[in-house]
Amino acid sequence: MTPIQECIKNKNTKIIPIWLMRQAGRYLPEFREIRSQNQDFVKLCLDENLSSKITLQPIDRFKFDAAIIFSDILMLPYGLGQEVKFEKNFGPKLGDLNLDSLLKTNEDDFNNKLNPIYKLIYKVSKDPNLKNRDLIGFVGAPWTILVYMINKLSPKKGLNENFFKDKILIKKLLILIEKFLKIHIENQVKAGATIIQIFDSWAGLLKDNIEEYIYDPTLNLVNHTKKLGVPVICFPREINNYKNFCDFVNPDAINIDYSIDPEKIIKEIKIPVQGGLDPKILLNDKQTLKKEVKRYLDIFKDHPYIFNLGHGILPETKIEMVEELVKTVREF
Ligand code: 1CP
Repeated sequence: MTPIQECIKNKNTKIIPIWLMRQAGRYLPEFREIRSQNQDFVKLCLDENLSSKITLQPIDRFKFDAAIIFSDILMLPYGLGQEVKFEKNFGPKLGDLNLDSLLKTNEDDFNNKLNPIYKLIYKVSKDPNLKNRDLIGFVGAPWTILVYMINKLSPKKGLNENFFKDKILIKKLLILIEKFLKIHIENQVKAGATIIQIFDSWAGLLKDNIEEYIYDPTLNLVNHTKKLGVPVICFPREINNYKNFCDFVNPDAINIDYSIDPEKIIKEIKIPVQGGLDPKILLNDKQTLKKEVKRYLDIFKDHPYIFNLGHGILPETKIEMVEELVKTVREF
């Protein structure tokens, strides 16, 4: 069994596996090199030769316990026919949302559009470097996908004030998104993904209707993934109550964000925990990094724990700091 499966399925606390969110990305010079020659991000995600190469870059360098596929949560709206562009130094920009045409999305068209992602997964899963490692496929949670589809820009750029008002639109879209996320998850597992992570990056935006917009749709995806026989990890970033979320959704493991007190969480949550470390610590000196990493390792020494961050690694992170982090975790 791989170290992560050992942690999740057997609740083994003797080993602490490690991988990092956004490990295949801009802090890596070898990624920036490929990216500089490929301006169109969506096209890059759909080039299975390049995307499989990028997926394996952090494994070559740091020997993490899992590779996460190089793709994006916004490939789902792309598959549904909404335009998706990533602008340099700006972030994602989605095209107008036309509910009628989205509702007509045909499953075969969707599968064909995203087929390069499944080819990438198949290719990487056969790579000798993946021996005794997991291959993590992922999706955005229905709520987070909905936020991008309606807002068309990152909520960091502001949220349209009418956003929460059109409850009928929200409901219809959530059902559609959930249906295609299930297909996307199933295709990833069939292609060779051994774990699925569900990113709900904007869970913290929602104050009301949490059960209807977050718990219920996420639970449906979690149950769907469990039936496919692979573990599912949830990351409901900045949700107001991780314990309630876990009680309701019951994923195989929960990724905490860096605002969460790790000592409090192990008293509240029984399932394996992943992550937590503030990615900004990696911009500090090695001494501070080591101290903070050891604090997490000490707290989780009797609780099944997968080392990771409380959000994605920052682009300005130095390689030597990641090396120091991996070394500290491996030597513990
Ligand atoms: O190693 C990896 O994790 C690579 C695969 C990966 C994943 C899991 C990428 C590549 N994106 C994601 C998930 C993702 N994408 C999330 C969930 C996790 C999180 O909260 O960070 C979200 C919200 C997105 C949407 C997205 N993609 C944004 C917008 C974020 C925001 O501010 O609203 C942006 C800028 C991207 C582009 C992107 N995706 C991935 C990379 C490496 C990049 C940067 C591309 C570049 O400019 O070179």
